[in-house]
Amino acid sequence: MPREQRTFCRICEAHCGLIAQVDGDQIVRIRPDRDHPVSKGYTCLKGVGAGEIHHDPARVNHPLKRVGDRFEEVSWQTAIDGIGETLRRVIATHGPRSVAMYRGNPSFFSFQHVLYASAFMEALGSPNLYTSVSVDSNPKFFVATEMFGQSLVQPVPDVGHCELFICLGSNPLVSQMSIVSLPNALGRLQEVVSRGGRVVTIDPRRTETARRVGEHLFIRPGTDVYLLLAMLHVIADDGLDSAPLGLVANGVDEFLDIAKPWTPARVAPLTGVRAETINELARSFRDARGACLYMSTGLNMGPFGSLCYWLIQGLSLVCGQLDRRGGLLVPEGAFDLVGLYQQLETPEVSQRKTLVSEFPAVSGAFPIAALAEEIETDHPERVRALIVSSGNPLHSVPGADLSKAFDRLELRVAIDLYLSETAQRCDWVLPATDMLEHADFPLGWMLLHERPYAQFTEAVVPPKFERRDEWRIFSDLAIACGLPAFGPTVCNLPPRLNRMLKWLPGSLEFRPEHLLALLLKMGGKTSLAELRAKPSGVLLPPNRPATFLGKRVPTADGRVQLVPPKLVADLARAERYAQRPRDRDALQLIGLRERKTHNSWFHNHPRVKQPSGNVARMHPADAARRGISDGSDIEVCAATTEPHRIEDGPQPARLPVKLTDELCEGVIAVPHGWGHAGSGNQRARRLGGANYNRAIPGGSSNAEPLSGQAIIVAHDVLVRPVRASTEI
Ligand SMILES: Nc1nc2c(c(=O)[nH]1)N[C@H]1C(S)=C(S)[C@@H](COP(=O)(O)OP(=O)(O)OC[C@H]3O[C@@H](n4cnc5c(=O)[nH]c(N)nc54)[C@H](O)[C@@H]3O)O[C@H]1N2
Ligand SMILES: Nc1nc2c(c(=O)[nH]1)N[C@H]1C(S)=C(S)[C@@H](COP(=O)(O)OP(=O)(O)OC[C@H]3O[C@@H](n4cnc5c(=O)[nH]c(N)nc54)[C@H](O)[C@@H]3O)O[C@H]1N2
Ligand code: SF4
Ligand SMILES: [Mo]
Repeated sequence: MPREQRTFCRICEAHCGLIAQVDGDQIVRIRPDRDHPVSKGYTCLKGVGAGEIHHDPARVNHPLKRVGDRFEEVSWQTAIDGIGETLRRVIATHGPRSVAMYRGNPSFFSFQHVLYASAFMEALGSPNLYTSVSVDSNPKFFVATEMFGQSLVQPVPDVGHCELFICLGSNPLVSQMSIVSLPNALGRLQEVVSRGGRVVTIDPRRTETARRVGEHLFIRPGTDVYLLLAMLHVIADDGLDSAPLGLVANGVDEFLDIAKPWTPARVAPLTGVRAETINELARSFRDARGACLYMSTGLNMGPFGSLCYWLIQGLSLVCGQLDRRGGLLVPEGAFDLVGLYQQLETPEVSQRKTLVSEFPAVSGAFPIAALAEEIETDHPERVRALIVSSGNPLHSVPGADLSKAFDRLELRVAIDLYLSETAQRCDWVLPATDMLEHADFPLGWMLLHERPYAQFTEAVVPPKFERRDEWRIFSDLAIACGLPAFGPTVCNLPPRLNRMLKWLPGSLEFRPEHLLALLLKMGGKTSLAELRAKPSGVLLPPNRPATFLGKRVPTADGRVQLVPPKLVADLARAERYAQRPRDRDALQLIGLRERKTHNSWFHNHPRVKQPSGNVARMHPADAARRGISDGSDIEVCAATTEPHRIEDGPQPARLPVKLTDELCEGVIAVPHGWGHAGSGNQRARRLGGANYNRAIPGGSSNAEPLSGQAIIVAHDVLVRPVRASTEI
């Protein structure tokens, strides 16, 4: 008899409610949960297709050990003992810092994964944690620390009440946005317009979102920083009563002064946005009764992610749109995660730096752009062992240097669902459970809810084959490394308790759910028992205006820091960039996400069929100048002026092109995540396509200097037609 179970999707930030129909341990069907208090029946194809990932015969189902150039199935005991032995040897000889971990995007959607992976690294005593946030949104966490005193303080747009929503570098219809949890993002933006408000998309591409809602303005890639400076110029020039702001923020007058050189007239030719439009936009933003300035990866991944995010928060504050109904609000969460995190982020943790380029840790993690040089350096504590958990850095990180450095490692472990490009080159591959196989609670995301709620899901089905939860894998690895305790974090208790409980009869153990129950009890807003009784989730009190400024800002003096010195100093780089010489033949490269796929891994999904792989988009005028016709093949390569050896440098990406005026002239857009020649999954390999991360430069010299975010968009590239071999 089939049964039904409510659960939620953990592929993107929307966390849509789902109902799984299950027969025995088979997922029969997954459909949207209309009773979910926030997603209300919204889902996309990926969420309802999660059953096919669960049953996919291409999954990794047993621990694998590399033997020569192939993998052999081994028992869990063999794998844990083998990895533990090498880890112990590396640590004994070279110290704990020589062990590094990269935690990729899916880990952030599983609270047990995040907590236990961090606890494992703390227990080892290694600061060498890298995450996908540094190819995604590091500037937001860096700036939050500088301005608000804590990386987790992320003001969220109050879309439900705003009059004006300005969207920079995001495509909500396709992506559901980032660093905000807002299911059915397009529908919610359409409501803004239906109630008489305005939505303005600013993007070098007329996106799927821009075609469906509001107004659209083209902007040249990498130049949003000038647009934001010019908006600040207009606000400052019009005059503003800064006295009340002085009660809640430091440096108001200095902040208003920074944009003096950036008049709309000067910025217009840089950005491609007309001066009158900039004037109008700035004043509409200031005067609206509730306006949101929102930026996402199009800016995070550009050359000035941190400056842009600083300007967005600063503009919102001086225009009275921060901590205001319809503006940006700071969620409180089901319990005080910010306070808890602050206790963990001791001075020792926040002062950690990488060895070579001395990048600081942002939100407890180093930038992945620096990992290759941390492996290649001659420093005695260089990285020698790497654990990659739910990440595919050899595919998702720009440049070729990490791929080269990978060969120098003495131990490479992947914890994954598939034989990704990265897993395929590891010594050990450990099979993880998928989202239908473990219990969950959207822990970090509760600070990003536009409409706060809480939901807990049990595992929908037991793990198939020998797949294991990450929390269990890290607990077992800790024990195999002979660690006396599991680190000075909130996870200190569980494995120690588990080891004690092993001596007791029965299957008693302290699981991640027990920890969650304690945390929810501490918050007092809901309990695990209530969430178990209401599996579609429960609403929590809405985000409240006038509760943050002067009240909850976790800086030393309780005020927002409007002119952090590092950010002010970086303005000089923006000045230089505006005057940089450019190759006149170059186009600027931007990314593109597609509805049916997700980063580099959803190409494994049996329903993704696109035999020609990814297709670039170019403006017809740019194509004509290069002799490129619609549907033909092109070659894209960085127009780098830096000398590089051919094997380390950018390699051209070859792919077909579609000509369209949805792009502004001078720009080429290429979908990311494609090109799986190095994958161990036959289906993904056959899909074709090109990974443009190989065509752009990488490494620490290509990271945004403040946050260490890898620069992925706005690179200058040369594009030329690929002639059929008979024509050459
Ligand atoms: N050129 C270019 N590069 C980009 C981007 C871009 O726009 N353009 N986007 C960047 C962004 S925003 C991000 S977030 C990164 C993502 O970069 P990564 O996080 O490094 O890579 P993903 O492609 O998300 O791969 C995730 C891996 O985790 C596995 N996986 C999925 N679910 C689970 C699970 O539950 N447990 C375990 N253990 N494994 C799991 C998948 O099989 C896959 O191998 O890529 C970045 N790279
Ligand atoms: N279907 C699907 N959904 C996803 C993902 C996926 O791969 N597929 N990935 C998920 C992940 S990991 C993330 S982080 C989020 C990201 O969510 P978003 O940040 O919304 O990501 P994108 O859809 O890539 O939108 C980025 C936009 O920035 C524009 N852009 C590029 N350069 C510039 C610039 O210099 N200035 C301006 N103003 N715009 C620019 C691009 O044209 C693009 O429209 O999406 C998540 N959701
Ligand atoms: S939008 Fe799609 S992928 Fe994202 S949470 Fe909802 S169902 Fe999952
Ligand atoms: Mo991302």
